[in-house]
Parts: sequence; structure tokens; C-alpha cells
Amino acid sequence: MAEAEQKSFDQGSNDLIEKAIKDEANTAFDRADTMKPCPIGSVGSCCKNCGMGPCRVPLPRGKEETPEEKLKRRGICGATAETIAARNFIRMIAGGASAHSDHGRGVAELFIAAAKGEAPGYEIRDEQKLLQLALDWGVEIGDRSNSEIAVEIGEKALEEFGRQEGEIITMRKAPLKRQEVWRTQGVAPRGIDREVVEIMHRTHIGVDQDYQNLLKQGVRTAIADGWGGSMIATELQDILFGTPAPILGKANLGVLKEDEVNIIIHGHEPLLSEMIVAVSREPEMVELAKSKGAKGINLAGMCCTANEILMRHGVGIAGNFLQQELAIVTGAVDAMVVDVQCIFQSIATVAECYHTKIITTSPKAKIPGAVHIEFDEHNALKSAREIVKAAVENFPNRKGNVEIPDNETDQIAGFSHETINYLLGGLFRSSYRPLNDNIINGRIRGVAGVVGCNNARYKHNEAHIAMVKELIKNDVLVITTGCNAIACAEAGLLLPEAAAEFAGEGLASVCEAVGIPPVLHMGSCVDNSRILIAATAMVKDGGLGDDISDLPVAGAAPEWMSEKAISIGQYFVASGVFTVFGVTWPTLGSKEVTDFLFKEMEDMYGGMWGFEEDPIKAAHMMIDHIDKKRKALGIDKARERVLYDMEMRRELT
Ligand code: BF8
Repeated sequence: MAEAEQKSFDQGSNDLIEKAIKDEANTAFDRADTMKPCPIGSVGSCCKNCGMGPCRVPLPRGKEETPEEKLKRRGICGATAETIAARNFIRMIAGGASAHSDHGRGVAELFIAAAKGEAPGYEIRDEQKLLQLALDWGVEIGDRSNSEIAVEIGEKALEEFGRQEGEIITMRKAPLKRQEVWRTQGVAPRGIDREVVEIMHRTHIGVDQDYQNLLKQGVRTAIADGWGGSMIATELQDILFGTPAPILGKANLGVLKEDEVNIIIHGHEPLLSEMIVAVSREPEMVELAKSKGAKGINLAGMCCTANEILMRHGVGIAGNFLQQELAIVTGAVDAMVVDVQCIFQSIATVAECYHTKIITTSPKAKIPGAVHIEFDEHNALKSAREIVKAAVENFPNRKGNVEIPDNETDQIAGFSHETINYLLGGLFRSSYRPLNDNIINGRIRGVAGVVGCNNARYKHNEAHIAMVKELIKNDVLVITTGCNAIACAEAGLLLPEAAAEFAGEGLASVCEAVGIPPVLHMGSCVDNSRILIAATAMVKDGGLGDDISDLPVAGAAPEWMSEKAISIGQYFVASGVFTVFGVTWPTLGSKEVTDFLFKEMEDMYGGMWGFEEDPIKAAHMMIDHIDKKRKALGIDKARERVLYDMEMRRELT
């Protein structure tokens, strides 16, 4: 492949794209060449919410539109381009928020079953976090057992999803000033189920026709995701499976092993994958693998499930979103086990060219051509054993066309909010004080949350890596989740040594003193709630204003593609964070809607959206914003460090 034609930043992936062509396995990289995006739908100018359409209302090309022409540019029902773009945008939020929150609901259900002793194999692993959550949610501790407390917490969590009135209790985690902003703007959310249904109602034909009012409901729903459904998922997962702490792991397709049974766990919910990790280490399973001619069982993760099992068990990551088909193309994957979200339907057809078994496990997500072994939370170990056995028995069926790239990297992950707190402040005085101090003294310019997907419209991982390198070079500490975290791992940025090589002098000096990488892996996409909690902790520690919108921070998703990314971006913005997306922007068909999101939201929420395809320019938009916030805080000028002698001290008194 000539360099100009390379579809991935990663050479091993490019080699596999070529192998796929030779093996006649059709991948997303091929389909992105032949399937061009619709220029009308991609900018939000197509409405298909009723049977009279789809109605298309594209901006006229190459000429200024007259007011009369604009008046006529409407759908059959009279909906304007603004209404249509806003409707499409908030339906994306509804989709993304639902995905995160339904994940959270599944965790809550398992949490209750585990607390009642009805889900063998699961137990409360983080007692301290359980008790903390009990205090936060007003659940009595007294002399009750952990199980009793956990049942009440689980039931309270489930109630939150359907809360009909008032505000979700989890939003109380936000700084007080932020909560007041939401109340003043009328976006303090009720339960996610109610908010999502209201989006679907308002965007039905003939209901809400005011784009600002539509966008307001989008904001309210996104807050119910980030500060609600996603946050509940993260909190309960930590209690059940353990709060992540720094852990060494490997990344990229090179984690696959030619002489072992390779099982890839792909998707998002760690409920079953936790059990698969346990079962794959059972001596009987390892013996079974040996009896089939393999040296052992090698587990690897893909997408956000990868982040979950890496953070808690150090299981290697085979890749991110655009590498899922390529893993199969290695010819070495004996089973790919999937649950929900970000799973290509085409993995089943790519698998037909090799020997890989695709195993679906969720009743919510089946794929024709895949084997379905349903996850039963009351009998999870049985499901996990059946799955691992199926993979092991498939090992002898390999077709001999195995090619595993030599591109494995090391990484350190597991930077939960609790870990950062401890690493910076120590066990007895855990705090964000050293981070705030280093921001105030200018060694660290600010903090950026860089997250999100890969997008087949863009060279795989290139924007992620370019943006993150530019930020750390300019002394911005990066915190990351999702597929960005995996891209950073593959580029070697999640190692303490990366600070000396890629970070600016100030950031590097802090990373070296504390022993952390310049890019901190905080988990999967639902764990973006950890970023909200970290930002709140920075506010609470003092010296950087009294709301998240005062902090010198910014957010980005340079290769986004999913509706979840839009929901995440919207709750970052609603929390007061300037957030830049790359690749494409879904409301460009309406100048009014785009201006509202990019400019007017700042007056309302202190945060706003931005769009820039070039990752370096986007990084500088973030840096400029960080500098603007530093100036407003009065910390924009480096303060001279003066060593006082006795005489100067006497003068002071
Ligand atoms: O939830 S970053 S491609 S894997 S949507 Fe999907 Fe995007 Fe990856 Fe995780 Ni998040």
C-alpha cells in the first residue's frame, strides 16, 4: 500500500487491510470507498419522521439564499431546515443516551441479583465505594449488612431511570453552581426513560417546531445520560467488579497469539466478560485447550469491553472500532464474543472467510450467521464456560492463513477518579491539590478530555494521535476513554516514558515527579462520567473558580461517529466544557442551529460545541480556550518564584 493510500495510522492494520483484499474479505475500509455519505442527510437536512417524506431541505449551493427562498425551503408539513436539523440532532442524543443508560440499567439489575445472592460468581468487591454511594444517596448504613445496603442502592438506581418528577439524585454530584445553571435553564433532568420518550414525542411530526426548544430537551436528556445513566453504570460496576487502579497491559493486534486459543471479547457491558476472564483461567479449560493442540487460552478485548477488562484485569486490547474486522482477518481468532454496541454486522461475513465463530450473547443484539449463547446473569458461569469451550473446540479448525502483526505496545491504564486522587495526594490526604497547584503555577496549562470513536471516513487513529500529541506538547494533560484511549495505547502514549518524549517541559516535569503518563486512561465510554467527577473534584479543591465552566479544560472527539458521542459531547457542553468534534458535523444544514450550538450555548451553559476537521487546528482551538480560562482566573502569567531571605521576611511582617 502506498503511503497516500494507507487507511490506518497503524502499519499492522494496513497490512491486514491488504490481506483482507487478498482473502476476498470485504471490510469497512472497502465499503467506505464505495458508499459515499449522503450530502443532505449528513448535515441534518433530511427529515424521515413521517410517511410523506423523506423531505430534503438542502442549503442552495454556490449562492446566497433570498428570504423568500428560505421561506419556501420546508418539508411538506412546513418544518423548516432549523426544525429538521434540531430534530435529527436530538434524536441522535436520544439514541446515544439510551445506549449508555440501558447498559446502566442492566448493571443495576445484576447488582440487585448479586446483592440478593441470586447471581453466583458476582459479589461486592469495593465495599468502600458501596458505603460512599450509600452516604451520597441517603441509604441508611447503621448495622446493616453490605447485601442489605446494596439491594437498596440497586433498587434506588433502577428507580432513577424511571423518575417521573423532580431531579435525578446523581446530578447532586455536580458543583452547586452548575446545578443552579441547570435549574435556571430548565434542564435539570428527570429520569432518562422519561427524557428520551419526550424527545421521541417532541420530534414526531407536528409537535415541537421551535429549534431552541428542541435543543433544550436534547441538553436535558444528555445530562440525564452523563450525570445519570452512565454515572450509575460506572459506580455500580466499580462496586461489583472493583474500582480500577493502575495496571500494566498490552495493546494492538499483536496481542493475539498464534499458538494459543484466541478469544476476543467485543462490545460494552463487562457483566459477562468478567466471567469469561475467570473461566478462561480455570485449569480444566486450559487443559482442554492443550488437548486441542494449543498452548493455552489468550483473551483479548475490543472496543469498550476491552477497556473494562484491561482496567480491572490487565487483559490485552486487540484494537478499537475500526480494527474489529481486521482481528478476524488475522485468521487467528477462534471466537469473537459480542454483547451490545459498536459491533459491525459484517463481522459475521468476514468470519465466513476464516474459521472464526461469532458468538452473540445479548437478547438485545443478535446477528444472522452468528451462534447465540445467551448470557444468563443467574447462571453466568455456565454461559461463560459454554462460550470458552466453543472457542477452544474451534482452534483445530484454523485454515492456516494466520498473519498476526508484530505491533504490540505496552500501556498503563486504570486511572479512575479515586486513583488520580490517591496518586496526587497520597493515601491520607488524597486530593487534586497538586494538580490544581500545577495548573495555577503554569506547569500544566490545562486538562483536555479526548474521547470517542474511529470513523471510516477518516484515516484510522490519525486524528486521535495527532491531537493528543499536540495537546501534551503544549503542556495540556490529557484524560481519555473509549477508542481514543486505545489509539493512544497503540501509539505508546499511555506510558510514563511518553512524557519525556512527547510532553512539554512543564507537563513532563509533573508526570516525572508523580510517575504518571501524560495521557491518563480513565476507561470506557460510560466512564466519561469519571471525567465529570474529576472536573468536579478540581472545582472543589479550590483556586480554579467555582464551576466546571471556570476551569481551564476542554473536550474533543476527533474521529467520532456514534450517537453516544453526540450525547457525551452534549453533556460535556452542558457541564460547561468547550467540546470540539472532527470529521463531520450533523447540523451544518442549518446555520441558525449550528450557531446556537457553537456560540449561544456558551452564554447559557458556559460551554459550547466546536467543529474542526484538522486535529492540529482543533487542538489549538482547545488550547486557546484553555488560555482564555486561565486569563479569566488571573493565572495566565507565569509567577516568578522568589526565594525569601530573612530580611525580606521581616519586611513582610
Ligand atoms: O462506546 S468510542 S466506537 S467502542 S461509541 Fe464505540 Fe465510539 Fe469506540 Fe465504546 Ni464509545
